[in-house]
Amino acid sequence: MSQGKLIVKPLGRSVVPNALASHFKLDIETIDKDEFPNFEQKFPLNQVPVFIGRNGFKLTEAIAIIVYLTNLIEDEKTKSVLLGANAEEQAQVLRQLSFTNSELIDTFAKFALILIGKAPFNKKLLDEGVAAFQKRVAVLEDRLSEYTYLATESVTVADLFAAAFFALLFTMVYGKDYTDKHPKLMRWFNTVIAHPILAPFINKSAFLEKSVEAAPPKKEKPAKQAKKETPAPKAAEKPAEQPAEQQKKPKHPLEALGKPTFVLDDWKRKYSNEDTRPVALPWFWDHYNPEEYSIWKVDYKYNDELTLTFMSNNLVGGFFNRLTGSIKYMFGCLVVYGENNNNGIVGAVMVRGQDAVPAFNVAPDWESYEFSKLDPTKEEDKEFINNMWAWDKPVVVNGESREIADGKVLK
Ligand SMILES: N[C@@H](CCC(=O)N[C@@H](CS)C(=O)NCC(=O)O)C(=O)O
Repeated sequence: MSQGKLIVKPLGRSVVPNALASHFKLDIETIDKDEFPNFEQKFPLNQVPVFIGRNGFKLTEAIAIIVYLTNLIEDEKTKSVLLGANAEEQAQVLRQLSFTNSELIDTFAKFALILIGKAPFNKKLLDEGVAAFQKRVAVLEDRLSEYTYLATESVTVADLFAAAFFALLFTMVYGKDYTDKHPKLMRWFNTVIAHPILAPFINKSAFLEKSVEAAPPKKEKPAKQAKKETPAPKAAEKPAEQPAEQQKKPKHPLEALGKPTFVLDDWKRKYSNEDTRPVALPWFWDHYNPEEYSIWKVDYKYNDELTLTFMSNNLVGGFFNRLTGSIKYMFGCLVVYGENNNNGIVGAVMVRGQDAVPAFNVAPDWESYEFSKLDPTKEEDKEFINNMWAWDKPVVVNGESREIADGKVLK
């Protein structure tokens, strides 16, 4: 008989309980919250993680579960390293677990939801939230300027818990522009996420390149709104640092294909500024040259691992950020269809030339996607491209019609 059941989601406060059970091969059954019958009736706050042991022993609260699971580890030495070896160390571990669970996560939740558009846009609340969060990060950095780890001289569960939280932060809101400014934090973070307990649970390829920028809340038609707000940049409007960088960089392989007659920036502007169905798409098909550009159906390979739709959309955002080096040769949309814990990513992307690889392989995670060439002379394929780019109808996946929850334009 197993020692109990651990009910989790594959992110947030569940990561460390999950990682401990897995790494130490604890005799515990891990169950996704959505697979657990009547979860909310049994746990009215509807929150994970939850541990259900033998003889009616139950735990909620991540900190309690982490400490309990660590105490199930047989090796006493490992246990005392992870939880602290004496009363002072144990108190410091609890202190840092608590700091992450309330000070960091709660402060973060308030402003992050605004940033990702899941809470009403309010500049004052956002600014206050960011400032409050930064104050707390500064407290951690203060500690890390003198010590390698948060609570003791070794990696404890407090480090694992905090690093798992920062991994969420770097997947949801903050990118390289933030991490570059926090070298002490990042030195610690990179060490802790490489720890064998945590490493298998961290997906570095999902970390954002650029931080999410504050934007007014989405209106009725998110796709069109987003398009109108950010007209396609003209070459001259590209960020100032680019020309100098470009001179140093070797030429993109697609440069060798020469100048096409179909001017991508013209199309991007049309798409951004005109109504998609009545104006932009007819313009596109009038001007499209299949010898210069190919169009690909793009499918995410690991839809089964996706959880919340906004996380899937962040994944797309991260992928698009990593495609920046090829953006001159590409245009397309990827959408997230379905709902939380049952969603997928699909889309259509046009690239210069007849091969998808040279355009996509600038992104380290390009192999997480499958590319199948579309043939716009076939009505079915043309319709698929129109639907992906107009993004206004449900998408048919395996014969099933699925609502589009979110999406992003690559332009
Ligand atoms: N105080 C609780 C908070 C738990 C909590 O907020 N869990 C979040 C995930 S980190 C949750 O379950 N949210 C609802 C959901 O994911 O369905 C703890 O420390 O465990």
